[in-house]
Amino acid sequence: MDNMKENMEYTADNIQILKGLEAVRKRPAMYIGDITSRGLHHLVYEIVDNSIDEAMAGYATKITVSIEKDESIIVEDNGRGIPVDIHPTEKIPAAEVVMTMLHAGGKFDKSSYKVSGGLHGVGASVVNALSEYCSLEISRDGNIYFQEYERGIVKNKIKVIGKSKKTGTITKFLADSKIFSKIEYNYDTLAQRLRELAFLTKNLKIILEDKREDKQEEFHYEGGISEFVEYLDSARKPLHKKPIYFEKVVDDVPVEIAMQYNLSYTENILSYCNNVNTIEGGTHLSGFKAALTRTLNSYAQKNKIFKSNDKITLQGEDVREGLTAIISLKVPEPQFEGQTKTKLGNSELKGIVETIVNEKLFEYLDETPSTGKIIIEKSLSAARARDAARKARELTRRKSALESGSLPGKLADCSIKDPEHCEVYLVEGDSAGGSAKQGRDRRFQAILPLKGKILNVEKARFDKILSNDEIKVIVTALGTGIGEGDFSAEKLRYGKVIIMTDADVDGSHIRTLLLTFFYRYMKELIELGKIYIAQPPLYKIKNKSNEFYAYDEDEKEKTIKRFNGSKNISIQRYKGLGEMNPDQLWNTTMDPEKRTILRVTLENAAEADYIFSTLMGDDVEPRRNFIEANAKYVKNLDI
Ligand code: 0RA
Repeated sequence: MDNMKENMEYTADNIQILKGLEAVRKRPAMYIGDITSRGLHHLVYEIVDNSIDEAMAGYATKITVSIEKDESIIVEDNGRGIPVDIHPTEKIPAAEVVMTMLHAGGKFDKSSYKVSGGLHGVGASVVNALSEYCSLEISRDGNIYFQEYERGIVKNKIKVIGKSKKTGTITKFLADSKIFSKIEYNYDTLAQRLRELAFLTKNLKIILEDKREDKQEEFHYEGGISEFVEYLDSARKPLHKKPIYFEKVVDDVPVEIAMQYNLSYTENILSYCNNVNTIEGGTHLSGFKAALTRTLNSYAQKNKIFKSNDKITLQGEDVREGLTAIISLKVPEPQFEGQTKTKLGNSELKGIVETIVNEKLFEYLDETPSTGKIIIEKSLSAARARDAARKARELTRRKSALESGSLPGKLADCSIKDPEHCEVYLVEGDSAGGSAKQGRDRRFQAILPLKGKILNVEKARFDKILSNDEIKVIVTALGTGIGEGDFSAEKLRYGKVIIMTDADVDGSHIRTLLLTFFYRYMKELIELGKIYIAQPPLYKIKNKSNEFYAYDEDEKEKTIKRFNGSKNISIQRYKGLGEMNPDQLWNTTMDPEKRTILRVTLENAAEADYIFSTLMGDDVEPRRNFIEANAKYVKNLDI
């Protein structure tokens, strides 16, 4: 009788498991966001997150991630090893519960909180369900345990396959080609996220190996988020020697903050909750900003750093100019809100962070008055510039009021006015601009030719940016306005903004300048997926009867091979868009039926800041290093 009951229960569990897996396989996007490359990389993060938890619990010190030749992934940690004893209610080994039951993580992990969490925090069972093969190897209690799965279904009972004095967990998975259309991992994408995780987790070494090309990197930062700040600022000049760092646990919430001022005008505050980059901010960020403004004002008052007749109050934007900061906290029950679920909603956090910053920052400034003075001076100069900018803006407002909101003269606008159905090309140079104007479909395509290089916004303050002619023209054409309180993505006059530059060094520079501008001043347009890069061909290859355009070296080689044997092959390398006549430009680059355009996305905010500051900043040396080391990546920067 007993036996029968057990069997029935086991069957019932099985059905439950199969139902769970079926749900995941039916609607994978619900669990991992999407089934594109992004979702694929997400599988890796899910598995790594479990090992990170084990590191944060104080057990694992090393995690190795390996991309195998066949695009399977192996994640190994030296933690305690997932428990294998029979689960009290599920009646199967705990490790099997973790791998096969949906949302098992939370239920199973009764001890404290699960601190790390991917964008979705769904756990290993989802990865298992979406893998054509998966295996688990656990070293624990002197034994090595092993189990395999196919599309989430167990192939055999957990068995002992050897002995070991060590402990740890090795998960291997091969993503399912029935689910993912392309299974190919991008080394840089994984490296960026693993580097970020290593900065965020003290005492943890993360190794990334790429067996496809014998490449390997180690991420290990004893300095934690302070070193993160220094990394982000490698191309900027610091105003004080070491980042300011403090940490404190309040109401079970550990908070860590690192901050450093630099010579630039850029505000770069990255906030994290449970290792998730809260791009949309939230209560923790509001708390930090409020406390920063308050503390610096009261510190300056108390120490009489403002001149007696200076009736100045530092505003938030003043005290954040040239500030790079990381805020990282761990919350037992985070509420992620907003469009992309990256806005932290827990209301208690504002007060918690505020209290910590008020107390610790004041303490720091009191103990380090030389740095205190430097920071206040920097903020004061920002406040003065803000004042000047306000006056300048009032002037230009009056001027543009004269022009009564008219569009720039050199914009060739389209006839359709509904943003959803039209697009604008930002084109390098007047001659290419001319071809584009003639070649376009004027019903829905607008052309804005840009003259020469636009201003490097990485090196200029807002007032200077506002007075730059090319930038003014872009802002007016787009219709969005610019700056806090003025910019609104909803006012964008076009559904797509397409950057079209020459395929040479100057062209790529102009493209980076434009992207830097959008990233720093209209980030929302990137987040909303409105910014694109046109892809003009690099070559025209002709034989007697055929003409073919090649968009990269690979395509060129293939075409030449195909044409081989035929006489009179000619290869024309397009250096500039101007070398194409209007028809060619339309056919190769602008016709929506045939063209390829790349959407600019922001995968990793920290890396984006690092790239833009290194490419466009003052320090020539790190920039050169970067371009040499990442030539391939820079080429793909805008994908
Ligand atoms: C011991 C207990 C618990 C989890 C782990 C070890 C553990 C899980 C993973 C996942 C990947 N690597 C791991 N290493 C260790 C569960 C917590 C509990 O039951 O108290």
